[in-house]
Amino acid sequence: MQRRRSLSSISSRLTVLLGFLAGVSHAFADGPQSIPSILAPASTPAHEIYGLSLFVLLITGSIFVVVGGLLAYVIVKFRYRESEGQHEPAQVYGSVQVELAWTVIPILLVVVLFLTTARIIFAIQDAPKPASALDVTVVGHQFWWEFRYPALNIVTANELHVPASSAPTYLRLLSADVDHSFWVPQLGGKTDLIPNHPNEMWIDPRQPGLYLGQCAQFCGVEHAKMLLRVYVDTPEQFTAWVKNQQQPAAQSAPQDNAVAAGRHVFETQACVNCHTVAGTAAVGRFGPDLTHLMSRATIAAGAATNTPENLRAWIQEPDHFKPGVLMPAMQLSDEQIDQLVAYLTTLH
Ligand code: HEC
Ligand SMILES: [Cu+2]
Repeated sequence: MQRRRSLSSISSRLTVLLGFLAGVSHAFADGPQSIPSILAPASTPAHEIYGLSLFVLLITGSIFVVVGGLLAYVIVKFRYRESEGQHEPAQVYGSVQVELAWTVIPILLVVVLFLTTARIIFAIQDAPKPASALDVTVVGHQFWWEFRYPALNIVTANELHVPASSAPTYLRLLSADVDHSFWVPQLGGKTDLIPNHPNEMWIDPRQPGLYLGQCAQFCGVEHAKMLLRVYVDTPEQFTAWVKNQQQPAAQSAPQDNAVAAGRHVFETQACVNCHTVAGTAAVGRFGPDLTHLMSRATIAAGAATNTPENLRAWIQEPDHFKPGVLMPAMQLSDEQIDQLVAYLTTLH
């Protein structure tokens, strides 16, 4: 009885696992969306790293098969047999050939692995930067990403937009506080954002879509909720996005009372010390730029979708989505929060 129950629970777990695997492979089949997989590279550096990882897997896999195979063969072939009695097998001490072989072959393999890895690292790092490259400065903050496009005069947060084209995007990686690491597995390797030590990396995705990533260096309590979204836009989408981001913040019609009241709350509370809304008195730099807040699909570095309900819950109690977040709960009245949300949702 006991046994039957455990068997059925195992089989139900297997079903769940198989369902999960089917979901995973289905998500791969869908293209770039949904799963940040190193197995579906979509940009030159990611392709090169993927090729290298297959090569390393081939070599180490062959070693595993040869060593495991020999071991299995020996265990079976020379197992204890009743008929052969108790005598010890022949003892062999020191064989120059065998010892040379198992010293030299691993050394050669390590040299080959080292050289191929070094070649890929340098090929990626030393790739000449074309004049048409797009420059983006990425600043890691506890626990969100700031993206600045110096040539385009754009500042945004958490959702990076790049054009799908032959021109690569060069990311200059900085940090405002502690170490972070920029990692979008389908687009490139991990590169750390280190205070006072700018790093650089580049990506050149050709297929439009959404690519997900994650801060890959523990940076504090909310590190796990420091997600990254990279939108690879068609050239037309990108131009439209740039045009919208370059506008100053939307101005509401003066007769819209709730919005005007919300703006007043925003500008008279500490919000302005930490947030920028271009074209207003709010010029804080500690938190994300809110000028085009509503052009983003998520808030709080992917911790919640960007809906009026979530904005409300966020302002009321940021810890609700991200315990330990560096935005304080401001103890505002329900009415003030409603007004703030009315204002924020005009910022397209
Ligand atoms: C002490 C600085 C500080 C103050 C004051 C502050 N915020 Fe924030 N705010 C932050 C930080 C930091 C984040 C990013 C949190 C994260 O994602 O980890 C943030 C995130 C946000 C976001 C989400 C933005 C996005 O794109 O993810 C909104 C909306 C927001 N704040 C609105 C407000 C409003 C409204 C007020 C005033 C009532 C306010 N904040 C006051 C620091 C602050
Ligand atoms: Cu981080």
